Amino acid sequence: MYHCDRKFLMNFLQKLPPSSVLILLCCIALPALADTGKFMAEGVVRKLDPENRKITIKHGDIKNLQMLGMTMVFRLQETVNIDKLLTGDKVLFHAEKIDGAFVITDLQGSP
Ligand SMILES: [Cu+2]
Repeated sequence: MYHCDRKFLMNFLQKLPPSSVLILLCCIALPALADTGKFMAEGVVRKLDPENRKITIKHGDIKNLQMLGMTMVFRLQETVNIDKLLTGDKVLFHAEKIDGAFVITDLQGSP
């Protein structure tokens, strides 16, 4: 039963040396932290369509989407501001597949 398992786990943790408990916690916490690190893809702006909240980008590999480099249209999430962007600008962006569409959720200029 769940309650018993939990008791067992607490006993188990208490018998371990503190250092190994720390290592154990890191093993649990690190993947969770790594998960929040967003992959930022590189790209060059090819076309801006602010009225339709769309942008065409020639992008490099997008690891989180298992996508190789290509030129394609993305939707822009409401929070993404493209007012200062110009065609030809280099950008770093994070894209996700939302409801079957590729949506940029974060975008920043790249030096
Ligand atoms: Cu693509």
